[in-house]
Amino acid sequence: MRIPSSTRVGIVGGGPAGLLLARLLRGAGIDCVVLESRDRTYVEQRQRAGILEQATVDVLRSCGAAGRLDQEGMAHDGIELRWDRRTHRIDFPGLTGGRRVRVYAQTEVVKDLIALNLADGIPVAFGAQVLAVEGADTERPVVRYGLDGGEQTLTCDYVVGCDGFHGVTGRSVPESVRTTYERVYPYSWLGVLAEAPPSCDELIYAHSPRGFALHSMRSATVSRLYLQVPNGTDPADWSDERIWDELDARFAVEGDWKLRRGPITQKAVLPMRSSVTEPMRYGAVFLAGDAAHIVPPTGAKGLNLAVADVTVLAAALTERYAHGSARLLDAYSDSCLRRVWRAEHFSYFMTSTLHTDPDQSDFETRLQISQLDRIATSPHASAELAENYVGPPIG
Ligand code: RFL
Ligand code: PHB
Repeated sequence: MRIPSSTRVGIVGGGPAGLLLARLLRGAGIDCVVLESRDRTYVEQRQRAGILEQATVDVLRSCGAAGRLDQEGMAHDGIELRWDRRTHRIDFPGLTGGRRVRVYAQTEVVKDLIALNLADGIPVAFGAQVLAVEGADTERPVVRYGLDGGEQTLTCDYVVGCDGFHGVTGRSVPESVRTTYERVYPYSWLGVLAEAPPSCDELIYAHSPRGFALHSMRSATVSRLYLQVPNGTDPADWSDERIWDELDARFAVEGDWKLRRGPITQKAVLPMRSSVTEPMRYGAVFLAGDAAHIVPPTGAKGLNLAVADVTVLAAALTERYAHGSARLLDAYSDSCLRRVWRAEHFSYFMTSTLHTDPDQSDFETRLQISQLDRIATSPHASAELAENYVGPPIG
């Protein structure tokens, strides 16, 4: 594919944020180019999120990217919380006026968007490693990138950094005008993919004295499971048997509930972090998705926030090109940050309520149990959790 040397919107990063932004801009007739450092197979196989909010599904539908999602995505009307060998179900539609979420893997969202974008002739360059974004405070910022052993440039009206937490676009914003708020957690997740049918129709979030555990799924035959582990854990230290035994111990409830076991096909350790960089815009450079903010995955918000950011940005760029008005572009950072901070709080709340800090006192454990009891007995407390989990409408 020929990559032009200039375009209206240069998109750095071809994860869900960059790929969806390209699709929304194309729908509005705005030219763009996506530069992605990795190859297509790598991007399509990277195991990550699984939960799509209703608003995320609506955006994917609106741009014709929900064909397979509507066929294969699993509607989920609730989650189960477990603690103290007890269980409590949160009923989303009943607590939120009919809203629910869907389980559809990020890998599948990415595959669908790549196929559609390439079929529509949107330039998506794989193996294009962006080295720097220059002239953020000028009218024609330039993206410098390496491709096939050579160095190229892309001149744009606007550059959007969708290049994730370790991306380079954020560095084009001078340190003096950006502030990063951050929290690193004293534990990680060991995430595994198993060829085993889900052990329950819904996700299970378990608090236990041994640490947190999460039961999720990818299909009728594949389970996705997570265990809280110490930072610095080597996945090689966890045999399949050790993983299943630990999951059984953490999910234990009164009665004889057991997980369905099967071969483990992938194992990875994921650090947990909360981070927000403000503002999300500097001159002609915008940041979206993980490039601007990170949440610990306990709230299932990261992918949904990335989708919300680029939906707001696509509407703003559309107004700019259709009517010449920069009003929505000027409002972009503030309007995204309101949603971002709500999701940050919820993700922090879910994480700190369900995990066991290595230095945690018995007093703090009793507070966690009290909070979980409150959710189970108060319709207000469970509605608060349900509303945050299903997420607000975008805009
Ligand atoms: P991504 O997906 O990291 O994509 C960034 C892309 O930019 C590329 N890139 C570059 N390209 C060119 N030049 C450079 N210099 C570049 N530097 C980087 C990268 O190769 C990559 O392709 O960010 P994006 O698009 O903002 O999407 C964010 C989501 O991926 C992330 O928030 C979610 O996966 C978070 N997350 C979850 N979110 C949910 O909404 N629901 C969930 O259930 C959920 N579960 C999870 C998660 C994240 C997890 N991890 C990995 C911590 C579960 C896990 C385990
Ligand atoms: C997942 O299915 O990967 C998943 C689901 C819910 C979370 C995090 C990850 O909170």
